[in-house]
Amino acid sequence: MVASPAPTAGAESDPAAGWEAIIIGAGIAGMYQLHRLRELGMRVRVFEAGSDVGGTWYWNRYPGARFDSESWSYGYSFSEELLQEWEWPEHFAAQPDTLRYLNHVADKFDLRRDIRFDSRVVAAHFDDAANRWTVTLESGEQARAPLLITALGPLSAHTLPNIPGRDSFEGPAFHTARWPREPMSLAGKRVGIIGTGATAIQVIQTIAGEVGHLAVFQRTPNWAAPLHNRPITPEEQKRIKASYREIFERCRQTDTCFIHQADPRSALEVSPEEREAFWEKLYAEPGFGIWVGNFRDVLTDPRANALASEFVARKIRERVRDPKVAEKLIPKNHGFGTRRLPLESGYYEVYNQDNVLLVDINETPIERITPKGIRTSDAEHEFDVLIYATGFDGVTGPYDRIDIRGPGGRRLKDDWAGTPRTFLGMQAEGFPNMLMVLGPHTARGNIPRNIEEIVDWLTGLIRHMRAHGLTRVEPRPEAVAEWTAHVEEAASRLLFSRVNSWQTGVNRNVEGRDVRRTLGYYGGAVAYRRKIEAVAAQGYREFEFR
Ligand code: NA7
Repeated sequence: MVASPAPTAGAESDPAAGWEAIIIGAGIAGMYQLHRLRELGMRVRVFEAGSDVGGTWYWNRYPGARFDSESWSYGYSFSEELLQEWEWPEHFAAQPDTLRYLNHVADKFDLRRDIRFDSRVVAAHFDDAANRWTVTLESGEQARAPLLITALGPLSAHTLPNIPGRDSFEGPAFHTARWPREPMSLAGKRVGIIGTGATAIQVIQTIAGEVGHLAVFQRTPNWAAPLHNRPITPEEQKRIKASYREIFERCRQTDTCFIHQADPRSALEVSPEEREAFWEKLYAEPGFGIWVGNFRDVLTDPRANALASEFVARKIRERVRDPKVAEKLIPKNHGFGTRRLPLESGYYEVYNQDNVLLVDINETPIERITPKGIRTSDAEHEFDVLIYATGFDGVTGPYDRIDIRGPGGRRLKDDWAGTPRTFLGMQAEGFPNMLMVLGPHTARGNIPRNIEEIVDWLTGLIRHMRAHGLTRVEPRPEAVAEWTAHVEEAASRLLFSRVNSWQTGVNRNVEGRDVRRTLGYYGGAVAYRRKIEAVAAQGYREFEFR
Protein backbone atom coordinates (compact mmCIF):
# COMPACT_ATOMS: atom_id res chain seq x y z
CA MET A 1 0.00 0.00 0.00
CA VAL A 2 1.37 3.39 -0.90
CA ALA A 3 1.61 5.60 2.15
CA SER A 4 -0.38 8.75 1.60
CA PRO A 5 -1.88 11.39 3.84
CA ALA A 6 -5.55 11.06 4.77
CA PRO A 7 -7.87 12.10 1.96
CA THR A 8 -8.98 15.70 2.13
CA ALA A 9 -12.11 17.25 0.76
CA GLY A 10 -11.44 19.66 -2.05
CA ALA A 11 -12.45 20.52 -5.55
CA GLU A 12 -11.32 17.10 -6.74
CA SER A 13 -13.59 15.25 -4.32
CA ASP A 14 -16.59 17.46 -4.96
CA PRO A 15 -19.24 15.14 -6.42
CA ALA A 16 -20.70 18.15 -8.19
CA ALA A 17 -17.58 18.20 -10.34
CA GLY A 18 -18.77 14.83 -11.64
CA TRP A 19 -15.81 13.78 -13.76
CA GLU A 20 -16.72 11.26 -16.40
CA ALA A 21 -13.14 10.24 -17.01
CA ILE A 22 -9.80 10.70 -15.31
CA ILE A 23 -6.64 10.59 -17.39
CA ILE A 24 -3.28 10.08 -15.74
CA GLY A 25 -0.50 11.86 -17.60
CA ALA A 26 -0.31 14.95 -19.81
CA GLY A 27 2.31 13.77 -22.27
CA ILE A 28 1.64 13.18 -25.94
CA ALA A 29 -0.92 10.46 -25.14
CA GLY A 30 -2.82 12.18 -22.32
CA MET A 31 -3.06 15.47 -24.21
CA TYR A 32 -4.55 13.83 -27.27
CA GLN A 33 -6.90 11.64 -25.25
CA LEU A 34 -8.19 14.73 -23.45
CA HIS A 35 -8.82 16.47 -26.77
CA ARG A 36 -10.74 13.47 -28.13
CA LEU A 37 -12.92 12.97 -25.04
CA ARG A 38 -13.81 16.65 -25.01
CA GLU A 39 -15.12 16.18 -28.54
CA LEU A 40 -17.53 13.63 -27.08
CA GLY A 41 -18.65 16.34 -24.68
CA MET A 42 -17.20 14.56 -21.64
CA ARG A 43 -16.08 16.18 -18.40
CA VAL A 44 -12.49 15.07 -18.01
CA ARG A 45 -9.79 15.67 -15.42
CA VAL A 46 -6.12 15.04 -16.21
CA PHE A 47 -3.60 14.61 -13.43
CA GLU A 48 0.02 15.24 -14.30
CA ALA A 49 3.03 14.87 -12.00
CA GLY A 50 5.05 17.52 -13.84
CA SER A 51 4.44 21.25 -13.69
CA ASP A 52 3.47 21.48 -17.35
CA VAL A 53 2.58 19.39 -20.39
CA GLY A 54 5.02 17.26 -22.37
CA GLY A 55 5.69 14.02 -20.46
CA THR A 56 8.94 12.56 -21.74
CA TRP A 57 9.81 15.88 -23.37
CA TYR A 58 9.04 17.77 -20.18
CA TRP A 59 11.30 15.61 -18.01
CA ASN A 60 14.18 14.71 -20.31
CA ARG A 61 16.01 18.04 -20.62
CA TYR A 62 19.52 16.68 -20.65
CA PRO A 63 22.02 18.16 -23.13
CA GLY A 64 21.60 16.63 -26.57
CA ALA A 65 18.11 15.17 -26.04
CA ARG A 66 16.46 14.86 -29.43
CA PHE A 67 14.35 12.67 -31.73
CA ASP A 68 15.59 9.61 -33.50
CA SER A 69 12.31 9.78 -35.46
CA GLU A 70 12.04 12.15 -38.41
CA SER A 71 10.41 15.26 -36.87
CA TRP A 72 7.85 15.53 -39.66
CA SER A 73 6.68 11.96 -39.03
CA TYR A 74 6.48 12.48 -35.26
CA GLY A 75 3.99 15.31 -34.65
CA TYR A 76 0.24 14.85 -34.22
CA SER A 77 -1.55 14.18 -37.50
CA PHE A 78 -5.12 14.94 -36.42
CA SER A 79 -5.21 18.64 -37.29
CA GLU A 80 -4.31 19.88 -40.76
CA GLU A 81 -4.15 23.41 -39.41
CA LEU A 82 -1.62 22.37 -36.79
CA LEU A 83 0.45 20.56 -39.42
CA GLN A 84 0.48 23.58 -41.68
CA GLU A 85 1.32 26.17 -39.04
CA TRP A 86 4.10 24.28 -37.25
CA GLU A 87 7.66 24.35 -38.60
CA TRP A 88 10.17 21.80 -37.37
CA PRO A 89 13.62 23.43 -37.59
CA GLU A 90 15.55 20.17 -38.05
CA HIS A 91 14.90 16.74 -39.52
CA PHE A 92 15.44 15.31 -36.02
CA ALA A 93 14.27 17.97 -33.58
CA ALA A 94 15.94 18.76 -30.27
CA GLN A 95 14.03 18.49 -26.99
CA PRO A 96 13.44 22.26 -26.55
CA ASP A 97 11.72 22.36 -29.95
CA THR A 98 9.55 19.36 -29.15
CA LEU A 99 8.55 20.83 -25.82
CA ARG A 100 7.78 24.12 -27.56
CA TYR A 101 5.62 22.17 -30.02
CA LEU A 102 3.69 20.41 -27.26
CA ASN A 103 3.12 23.73 -25.50
CA HIS A 104 1.84 25.15 -28.76
CA VAL A 105 -0.62 22.23 -29.04
CA ALA A 106 -1.75 22.74 -25.43
CA ASP A 107 -2.36 26.44 -26.14
CA LYS A 108 -4.04 25.92 -29.48
CA PHE A 109 -6.52 23.39 -28.14
CA ASP A 110 -6.82 25.07 -24.75
CA LEU A 111 -5.89 21.84 -22.99
CA ARG A 112 -4.48 23.20 -19.73
CA ARG A 113 -7.85 24.15 -18.21
CA ASP A 114 -8.62 20.44 -17.66
CA ILE A 115 -5.17 19.45 -16.46
CA ARG A 116 -3.97 19.60 -12.87
CA PHE A 117 -0.21 19.84 -12.75
CA ASP A 118 2.11 18.94 -9.87
CA SER A 119 -0.35 16.17 -9.12
CA ARG A 120 1.27 12.76 -8.88
CA VAL A 121 -1.23 9.91 -8.69
CA VAL A 122 -0.21 7.36 -6.07
CA ALA A 123 -3.28 5.12 -6.00
CA ALA A 124 -6.32 4.18 -8.08
CA HIS A 125 -8.92 1.89 -6.52
CA PHE A 126 -12.08 0.61 -8.16
CA ASP A 127 -15.29 0.71 -6.13
CA ASP A 128 -17.24 -2.25 -7.46
CA ALA A 129 -20.63 -1.22 -6.11
CA ALA A 130 -20.39 2.38 -7.28
CA ASN A 131 -18.66 1.40 -10.54
CA ARG A 132 -16.12 4.15 -10.04
CA TRP A 133 -12.40 4.63 -9.83
CA THR A 134 -11.07 6.67 -6.93
CA VAL A 135 -7.75 8.26 -7.70
CA THR A 136 -5.54 9.47 -4.85
CA LEU A 137 -2.86 12.09 -5.30
CA GLU A 138 0.38 12.38 -3.37
CA SER A 139 -1.21 15.30 -1.53
CA GLY A 140 -3.97 13.00 -0.28
CA GLU A 141 -6.64 14.61 -2.42
CA GLN A 142 -8.96 12.28 -4.24
CA ALA A 143 -11.08 12.34 -7.36
CA ARG A 144 -13.62 9.90 -8.73
CA ALA A 145 -14.80 8.91 -12.19
CA PRO A 146 -16.25 5.83 -13.85
CA LEU A 147 -13.46 5.72 -16.42
CA LEU A 148 -9.73 5.70 -15.74
CA ILE A 149 -7.34 6.19 -18.64
CA THR A 150 -3.67 5.60 -18.03
CA ALA A 151 -1.40 7.61 -20.31
CA LEU A 152 1.69 6.95 -18.21
CA GLY A 153 4.32 6.63 -20.92
CA PRO A 154 6.50 3.55 -21.35
CA LEU A 155 9.63 5.33 -20.11
CA SER A 156 8.54 7.52 -17.23
CA ALA A 157 9.74 5.47 -14.24
CA HIS A 158 13.43 6.38 -14.16
CA THR A 159 15.83 4.27 -12.12
CA LEU A 160 19.01 5.19 -10.30
CA PRO A 161 21.90 2.73 -10.11
CA ASN A 162 21.99 0.50 -7.06
CA ILE A 163 25.59 1.35 -6.20
CA PRO A 164 26.75 1.68 -2.58
CA GLY A 165 27.31 5.26 -1.41
CA ARG A 166 25.06 6.69 -4.13
CA ASP A 167 23.81 9.52 -1.93
CA SER A 168 27.20 10.44 -0.51
CA PHE A 169 28.49 12.40 -3.54
CA GLU A 170 28.93 16.03 -2.51
CA GLY A 171 28.51 17.72 -5.90
CA PRO A 172 25.48 17.95 -8.16
CA ALA A 173 24.30 14.49 -9.27
CA PHE A 174 21.20 13.68 -11.25
CA HIS A 175 19.43 11.21 -13.45
CA THR A 176 19.07 12.39 -17.05
CA ALA A 177 15.27 12.33 -16.68
CA ARG A 178 15.57 14.80 -13.80
CA TRP A 179 17.97 17.25 -15.40
CA PRO A 180 17.63 20.65 -13.68
CA ARG A 181 15.32 23.16 -15.35
CA GLU A 182 17.71 26.05 -14.72
CA PRO A 183 20.56 26.30 -17.24
CA MET A 184 23.68 24.64 -15.89
CA SER A 185 27.13 25.03 -17.39
CA LEU A 186 29.42 22.03 -17.54
CA ALA A 187 32.21 24.04 -19.16
CA GLY A 188 35.59 23.00 -17.89
CA LYS A 189 34.10 20.68 -15.25
CA ARG A 190 35.12 17.14 -14.39
CA VAL A 191 32.10 15.01 -15.23
CA GLY A 192 31.38 11.32 -14.66
CA ILE A 193 28.55 9.53 -16.45
CA ILE A 194 27.20 6.06 -15.74
CA GLY A 195 25.47 4.27 -18.61
CA THR A 196 25.90 4.00 -22.37
CA GLY A 197 22.31 3.68 -23.64
CA ALA A 198 20.57 5.96 -26.14
CA THR A 199 20.37 8.74 -23.55
CA ALA A 200 24.01 8.56 -22.49
CA ILE A 201 25.16 8.56 -26.11
CA GLN A 202 23.28 11.82 -26.73
CA VAL A 203 24.70 13.39 -23.57
CA ILE A 204 28.27 12.23 -24.13
CA GLN A 205 28.58 13.44 -27.73
CA THR A 206 27.04 16.78 -26.74
CA ILE A 207 29.10 17.65 -23.66
CA ALA A 208 32.46 16.08 -24.54
CA GLY A 209 33.61 19.22 -26.32
CA GLU A 210 32.94 21.60 -23.45
CA VAL A 211 33.76 19.67 -20.27
CA GLY A 212 37.27 19.65 -18.82
CA HIS A 213 37.26 15.89 -18.33
CA LEU A 214 34.65 13.22 -19.02
CA ALA A 215 34.75 9.66 -17.71
CA VAL A 216 32.20 7.25 -19.18
CA PHE A 217 31.42 4.21 -17.02
CA GLN A 218 30.28 1.48 -19.39
CA ARG A 219 28.78 -1.86 -18.38
CA THR A 220 27.42 -2.96 -21.76
CA PRO A 221 28.31 -1.22 -25.02
CA ASN A 222 25.41 -0.63 -27.41
CA TRP A 223 25.43 -0.73 -31.18
CA ALA A 224 24.85 2.76 -32.52
CA ALA A 225 24.64 4.21 -36.03
CA PRO A 226 24.77 7.76 -37.43
CA LEU A 227 21.69 9.99 -37.19
CA HIS A 228 22.72 12.39 -40.01
CA ASN A 229 20.60 15.25 -38.69
CA ARG A 230 20.47 18.61 -40.45
CA PRO A 231 18.27 21.72 -40.62
CA ILE A 232 15.15 21.64 -42.77
CA THR A 233 15.57 24.07 -45.67
CA PRO A 234 12.69 26.38 -46.67
CA GLU A 235 12.13 24.32 -49.84
CA GLU A 236 12.01 21.10 -47.81
CA GLN A 237 9.61 22.76 -45.38
CA LYS A 238 7.23 23.47 -48.26
CA ARG A 239 7.55 19.94 -49.60
CA ILE A 240 6.94 18.44 -46.17
CA LYS A 241 3.83 20.53 -45.60
CA ALA A 242 2.48 19.57 -49.00
CA SER A 243 3.00 15.87 -48.40
CA TYR A 244 1.86 15.21 -44.84
CA ARG A 245 -0.92 12.89 -46.02
CA GLU A 246 1.57 10.73 -47.92
CA ILE A 247 4.03 10.76 -45.03
CA PHE A 248 1.43 9.52 -42.56
CA GLU A 249 0.09 7.01 -45.06
CA ARG A 250 3.64 5.69 -45.46
CA CYS A 251 3.93 5.38 -41.67
CA ARG A 252 0.67 3.41 -41.63
CA GLN A 253 2.12 0.90 -44.02
CA THR A 254 5.29 0.07 -42.09
CA ASP A 255 5.66 -2.30 -39.16
CA THR A 256 7.14 0.31 -36.84
CA CYS A 257 5.22 3.39 -38.07
CA PHE A 258 8.48 5.01 -39.11
CA ILE A 259 8.95 5.92 -42.76
CA HIS A 260 11.42 3.00 -42.98
CA GLN A 261 10.33 -0.50 -43.90
CA ALA A 262 12.39 -3.70 -44.02
CA ASP A 263 13.82 -4.63 -47.39
CA PRO A 264 12.15 -7.82 -48.71
CA ARG A 265 15.52 -9.39 -49.55
CA SER A 266 17.43 -11.71 -47.22
CA ALA A 267 20.94 -10.61 -46.26
CA LEU A 268 22.00 -14.17 -47.01
CA GLU A 269 20.66 -14.43 -50.55
CA VAL A 270 22.41 -11.39 -52.02
CA SER A 271 26.06 -11.28 -53.07
CA PRO A 272 28.62 -9.93 -50.57
CA GLU A 273 29.12 -6.89 -52.83
CA GLU A 274 25.40 -6.13 -52.98
CA ARG A 275 25.08 -6.58 -49.22
CA GLU A 276 28.01 -4.30 -48.53
CA ALA A 277 26.74 -1.63 -50.93
CA PHE A 278 23.29 -1.69 -49.28
CA TRP A 279 24.77 -1.37 -45.81
CA GLU A 280 27.07 1.47 -46.88
CA LYS A 281 24.01 3.26 -48.25
CA LEU A 282 22.01 2.72 -45.05
CA TYR A 283 24.92 3.83 -42.86
CA ALA A 284 25.10 7.08 -44.85
CA GLU A 285 21.36 7.79 -44.63
CA PRO A 286 19.48 9.60 -41.86
CA GLY A 287 17.33 7.87 -39.28
CA PHE A 288 16.40 4.33 -38.43
CA GLY A 289 16.74 2.86 -41.96
CA ILE A 290 19.75 0.80 -40.94
CA TRP A 291 17.70 -0.69 -38.10
CA VAL A 292 14.14 -1.23 -39.30
CA GLY A 293 14.74 -0.72 -43.04
CA ASN A 294 17.48 -3.35 -43.27
CA PHE A 295 17.31 -6.77 -44.97
CA ARG A 296 14.23 -8.59 -43.70
CA ASP A 297 16.19 -11.20 -41.72
CA VAL A 298 18.75 -9.03 -39.93
CA LEU A 299 16.62 -8.89 -36.79
CA THR A 300 15.39 -12.50 -36.99
CA ASP A 301 18.17 -14.74 -38.33
CA PRO A 302 21.37 -15.05 -36.28
CA ARG A 303 23.49 -15.56 -39.41
CA ALA A 304 22.19 -12.41 -41.12
CA ASN A 305 22.49 -10.55 -37.85
CA ALA A 306 26.13 -11.64 -37.40
CA LEU A 307 27.02 -10.23 -40.83
CA ALA A 308 25.32 -6.91 -40.06
CA SER A 309 27.08 -6.77 -36.69
CA GLU A 310 30.43 -7.34 -38.38
CA PHE A 311 29.73 -4.47 -40.79
CA VAL A 312 28.92 -2.02 -37.99
CA ALA A 313 31.84 -3.27 -35.87
CA ARG A 314 34.14 -2.44 -38.78
CA LYS A 315 32.72 1.09 -38.87
CA ILE A 316 33.43 1.51 -35.15
CA ARG A 317 37.02 0.29 -35.65
CA GLU A 318 37.46 2.82 -38.46
CA ARG A 319 36.16 5.68 -36.35
CA VAL A 320 37.95 5.03 -33.05
CA ARG A 321 41.74 5.48 -33.20
CA ASP A 322 42.80 3.35 -30.23
CA PRO A 323 42.03 -0.29 -31.18
CA LYS A 324 41.68 -1.28 -27.52
CA VAL A 325 39.04 1.39 -26.94
CA ALA A 326 37.29 0.43 -30.18
CA GLU A 327 37.04 -3.20 -29.05
CA LYS A 328 35.49 -2.08 -25.77
CA LEU A 329 32.85 -0.11 -27.66
CA ILE A 330 31.82 -3.10 -29.80
CA PRO A 331 29.05 -5.17 -28.18
CA LYS A 332 29.98 -8.82 -27.75
CA ASN A 333 26.91 -10.14 -25.92
CA HIS A 334 24.18 -9.07 -28.36
CA GLY A 335 23.86 -8.57 -32.08
CA PHE A 336 23.25 -5.38 -34.02
CA GLY A 337 19.74 -3.97 -33.55
CA THR A 338 18.66 -6.49 -30.92
CA ARG A 339 18.34 -3.64 -28.44
CA ARG A 340 16.78 -0.27 -29.23
CA LEU A 341 19.34 1.25 -31.62
CA PRO A 342 20.74 4.60 -30.42
CA LEU A 343 21.45 7.02 -33.26
CA GLU A 344 24.52 9.17 -32.83
CA SER A 345 26.30 12.24 -34.17
CA GLY A 346 30.04 11.91 -33.69
CA TYR A 347 29.72 9.62 -30.65
CA TYR A 348 32.59 7.30 -31.54
CA GLU A 349 34.97 10.16 -32.39
CA VAL A 350 34.52 11.49 -28.84
CA TYR A 351 36.78 8.68 -27.67
CA ASN A 352 39.60 10.10 -29.79
CA GLN A 353 39.65 13.20 -27.56
CA ASP A 354 42.26 13.49 -24.82
CA ASN A 355 39.72 14.69 -22.25
CA VAL A 356 37.50 11.58 -22.56
CA LEU A 357 38.10 8.31 -20.73
CA LEU A 358 36.15 5.08 -21.26
CA VAL A 359 36.02 2.98 -18.10
CA ASP A 360 34.94 -0.60 -18.73
CA ILE A 361 33.37 -1.54 -15.41
CA ASN A 362 33.50 -5.21 -16.26
CA GLU A 363 37.30 -4.97 -16.08
CA THR A 364 37.42 -2.52 -13.18
CA PRO A 365 34.07 -2.67 -11.35
CA ILE A 366 32.64 0.31 -9.52
CA GLU A 367 33.06 -0.33 -5.79
CA ARG A 368 31.21 2.69 -4.52
CA ILE A 369 30.23 6.28 -5.05
CA THR A 370 32.21 8.50 -2.71
CA PRO A 371 31.82 12.13 -1.60
CA LYS A 372 34.38 13.09 -4.29
CA GLY A 373 33.42 10.76 -7.13
CA ILE A 374 33.54 7.09 -8.08
CA ARG A 375 35.89 4.43 -6.75
CA THR A 376 36.55 1.49 -9.07
CA SER A 377 38.64 -1.59 -8.26
CA ASP A 378 41.76 0.22 -9.52
CA ALA A 379 41.24 3.98 -9.22
CA GLU A 380 39.58 6.94 -7.51
CA HIS A 381 37.86 9.16 -10.08
CA GLU A 382 37.10 12.68 -8.84
CA PHE A 383 34.25 14.71 -10.33
CA ASP A 384 32.45 18.02 -10.04
CA VAL A 385 29.23 16.57 -11.50
CA LEU A 386 27.83 13.03 -11.72
CA ILE A 387 25.29 11.99 -14.35
CA TYR A 388 23.18 8.87 -14.06
CA ALA A 389 22.07 7.87 -17.57
CA THR A 390 20.84 4.62 -16.10
CA GLY A 391 17.48 4.23 -17.79
CA PHE A 392 13.98 3.30 -16.81
CA ASP A 393 11.84 0.54 -15.39
CA GLY A 394 10.23 0.22 -18.80
CA VAL A 395 6.56 -0.09 -19.69
CA THR A 396 5.24 -1.76 -16.50
CA GLY A 397 7.35 0.37 -14.10
CA PRO A 398 4.97 3.36 -14.24
CA TYR A 399 2.06 1.02 -13.45
CA ASP A 400 3.94 -0.63 -10.58
CA ARG A 401 4.50 2.79 -9.01
CA ILE A 402 0.76 3.39 -8.63
CA ASP A 403 -1.26 1.27 -6.21
CA ILE A 404 -3.84 0.11 -8.76
CA ARG A 405 -6.58 -2.12 -7.37
CA GLY A 406 -9.58 -3.64 -9.09
CA PRO A 407 -12.70 -5.18 -7.51
CA GLY A 408 -12.00 -7.13 -4.33
CA GLY A 409 -8.67 -5.35 -3.83
CA ARG A 410 -7.03 -7.24 -6.71
CA ARG A 411 -3.66 -5.57 -7.25
CA LEU A 412 -2.36 -4.95 -10.78
CA LYS A 413 1.23 -5.12 -9.56
CA ASP A 414 0.63 -8.66 -8.25
CA ASP A 415 -1.16 -9.71 -11.41
CA TRP A 416 1.74 -8.47 -13.52
CA ALA A 417 4.53 -9.59 -11.16
CA GLY A 418 5.59 -12.30 -13.60
CA THR A 419 4.50 -10.79 -16.88
CA PRO A 420 1.63 -8.55 -17.96
CA ARG A 421 -1.60 -10.04 -19.29
CA THR A 422 -3.76 -7.80 -21.42
CA PHE A 423 -6.22 -7.65 -24.25
CA LEU A 424 -4.69 -5.57 -27.07
CA GLY A 425 -2.50 -3.90 -24.45
CA MET A 426 -5.47 -1.67 -23.72
CA GLN A 427 -7.14 -3.48 -20.81
CA ALA A 428 -6.00 -5.90 -18.14
CA GLU A 429 -8.29 -8.66 -16.97
CA GLY A 430 -10.00 -7.83 -13.67
CA PHE A 431 -9.66 -4.04 -13.94
CA PRO A 432 -12.95 -2.80 -15.36
CA ASN A 433 -13.08 0.63 -16.96
CA MET A 434 -9.31 1.03 -16.80
CA LEU A 435 -8.11 1.79 -20.32
CA MET A 436 -4.43 1.98 -21.15
CA VAL A 437 -2.84 4.12 -23.85
CA LEU A 438 0.40 2.45 -24.92
CA GLY A 439 0.26 -0.11 -22.13
CA PRO A 440 2.20 -3.35 -22.47
CA HIS A 441 1.39 -5.52 -25.52
CA THR A 442 0.65 -2.69 -27.95
CA ALA A 443 2.64 -2.08 -31.11
CA ARG A 444 5.37 0.50 -30.47
CA GLY A 445 7.75 2.28 -32.79
CA ASN A 446 7.23 5.85 -33.90
CA ILE A 447 5.32 6.51 -30.71
CA PRO A 448 2.91 9.35 -31.59
CA ARG A 449 1.66 7.28 -34.51
CA ASN A 450 0.90 4.39 -32.13
CA ILE A 451 -0.63 6.78 -29.61
CA GLU A 452 -3.00 8.41 -32.07
CA GLU A 453 -4.23 5.06 -33.23
CA ILE A 454 -4.87 3.75 -29.72
CA VAL A 455 -6.48 6.96 -28.48
CA ASP A 456 -8.79 7.02 -31.50
CA TRP A 457 -9.70 3.38 -30.90
CA LEU A 458 -10.36 3.90 -27.18
CA THR A 459 -12.43 6.96 -28.01
CA GLY A 460 -14.47 4.77 -30.35
CA LEU A 461 -14.99 2.23 -27.58
CA ILE A 462 -16.15 4.97 -25.20
CA ARG A 463 -18.44 6.39 -27.87
CA HIS A 464 -19.91 2.91 -28.34
CA MET A 465 -20.55 2.60 -24.60
CA ARG A 466 -22.20 5.98 -24.39
CA ALA A 467 -24.39 5.27 -27.41
CA HIS A 468 -25.61 2.02 -25.86
CA GLY A 469 -25.95 3.20 -22.27
CA LEU A 470 -23.12 0.91 -21.11
CA THR A 471 -21.21 1.88 -18.00
CA ARG A 472 -18.75 -0.94 -17.55
CA VAL A 473 -16.24 -2.63 -19.82
CA GLU A 474 -13.88 -5.48 -19.16
CA PRO A 475 -12.14 -7.91 -21.52
CA ARG A 476 -13.25 -11.54 -21.46
CA PRO A 477 -10.63 -13.83 -19.83
CA GLU A 478 -10.35 -15.97 -22.96
CA ALA A 479 -9.63 -12.86 -25.06
CA VAL A 480 -6.85 -11.87 -22.64
CA ALA A 481 -5.38 -15.39 -22.70
CA GLU A 482 -5.46 -15.54 -26.48
CA TRP A 483 -3.95 -12.06 -27.02
CA THR A 484 -1.24 -12.60 -24.42
CA ALA A 485 -0.25 -15.93 -26.03
CA HIS A 486 -0.19 -14.29 -29.47
CA VAL A 487 2.00 -11.45 -28.17
CA GLU A 488 4.46 -13.97 -26.72
CA GLU A 489 4.55 -15.95 -29.92
CA ALA A 490 5.15 -12.85 -32.07
CA ALA A 491 8.05 -11.72 -29.86
CA SER A 492 9.69 -15.14 -29.94
CA ARG A 493 10.40 -14.69 -33.66
CA LEU A 494 12.71 -11.71 -33.04
CA LEU A 495 16.30 -11.98 -31.84
CA PHE A 496 15.78 -9.07 -29.46
CA SER A 497 13.56 -11.24 -27.25
CA ARG A 498 16.71 -13.19 -26.26
CA VAL A 499 18.57 -10.07 -25.10
CA ASN A 500 18.32 -8.17 -21.81
CA SER A 501 17.12 -4.57 -22.14
CA TRP A 502 14.32 -2.31 -20.95
CA GLN A 503 12.34 -3.56 -23.94
CA THR A 504 12.44 -7.08 -22.56
CA GLY A 505 11.68 -5.80 -19.07
CA VAL A 506 15.10 -6.26 -17.52
CA ASN A 507 16.41 -3.61 -15.14
CA ARG A 508 18.96 -4.81 -12.62
CA ASN A 509 18.36 -1.74 -10.44
CA VAL A 510 14.84 -2.94 -9.68
CA GLU A 511 14.27 -5.95 -7.48
CA GLY A 512 12.76 -8.87 -9.33
CA ARG A 513 13.32 -7.33 -12.74
CA ASP A 514 16.06 -9.70 -13.84
CA VAL A 515 13.87 -12.01 -15.93
CA ARG A 516 12.96 -11.20 -19.52
CA ARG A 517 9.30 -10.44 -20.29
CA THR A 518 7.38 -9.51 -23.41
CA LEU A 519 6.29 -5.89 -23.09
CA GLY A 520 5.25 -4.98 -26.60
CA TYR A 521 3.44 -6.40 -29.59
CA TYR A 522 6.03 -7.31 -32.21
CA GLY A 523 3.78 -8.73 -34.90
CA GLY A 524 3.97 -5.29 -36.54
CA ALA A 525 1.84 -2.18 -36.44
CA VAL A 526 -0.06 -3.19 -39.58
CA ALA A 527 -1.19 -6.50 -38.05
CA TYR A 528 -1.99 -4.72 -34.79
CA ARG A 529 -4.18 -2.18 -36.58
CA ARG A 530 -5.93 -4.94 -38.52
CA LYS A 531 -6.71 -6.70 -35.24
CA ILE A 532 -8.04 -3.70 -33.33
CA GLU A 533 -10.11 -2.53 -36.28
CA ALA A 534 -11.65 -6.00 -36.59
CA VAL A 535 -12.54 -6.05 -32.88
CA ALA A 536 -14.37 -2.73 -33.25
CA ALA A 537 -16.03 -3.66 -36.54
CA GLN A 538 -17.39 -6.87 -35.02
CA GLY A 539 -18.98 -5.04 -32.12
CA TYR A 540 -16.35 -5.52 -29.38
CA ARG A 541 -17.32 -9.16 -28.78
CA GLU A 542 -14.14 -9.78 -26.77
CA PHE A 543 -15.39 -7.42 -24.07
CA GLU A 544 -18.05 -7.89 -21.44
CA PHE A 545 -20.22 -4.81 -20.98
CA ARG A 546 -22.72 -3.80 -18.36
P1 NA7 B 1 18.90 2.38 -21.31
O1 NA7 B 1 18.95 2.15 -22.76
O2 NA7 B 1 18.17 1.39 -20.48
O3 NA7 B 1 20.40 2.53 -20.80
C1 NA7 B 1 20.72 2.55 -19.45
C2 NA7 B 1 22.23 2.45 -19.33
O4 NA7 B 1 22.61 2.52 -17.96
C3 NA7 B 1 22.77 1.13 -19.86
O5 NA7 B 1 23.99 1.38 -20.48
C4 NA7 B 1 22.93 0.32 -18.57
O6 NA7 B 1 23.86 -0.73 -18.66
C5 NA7 B 1 23.42 1.41 -17.64
N1 NA7 B 1 23.23 1.08 -16.23
C6 NA7 B 1 22.05 0.96 -15.57
N2 NA7 B 1 22.28 0.65 -14.27
C7 NA7 B 1 23.61 0.58 -14.12
C8 NA7 B 1 24.44 0.30 -13.02
N3 NA7 B 1 23.92 0.03 -11.81
N4 NA7 B 1 25.78 0.31 -13.21
C9 NA7 B 1 26.29 0.60 -14.43
N5 NA7 B 1 25.55 0.87 -15.53
C10 NA7 B 1 24.22 0.86 -15.36
O7 NA7 B 1 18.24 3.80 -20.98
P2 NA7 B 1 18.34 5.15 -21.81
O8 NA7 B 1 17.80 6.22 -20.95
O9 NA7 B 1 19.68 5.31 -22.39
O10 NA7 B 1 17.37 4.92 -23.02
C11 NA7 B 1 16.02 4.55 -22.79
C12 NA7 B 1 15.21 4.80 -24.01
O11 NA7 B 1 14.93 6.21 -24.10
C13 NA7 B 1 15.83 4.49 -25.30
O12 NA7 B 1 15.77 3.16 -25.64
C14 NA7 B 1 15.03 5.36 -26.24
O13 NA7 B 1 13.80 4.71 -26.57
C15 NA7 B 1 14.76 6.58 -25.46
P3 NA7 B 1 23.37 -2.24 -19.06
O14 NA7 B 1 23.03 -2.15 -20.52
O15 NA7 B 1 22.15 -2.52 -18.23
O16 NA7 B 1 24.51 -3.09 -18.73
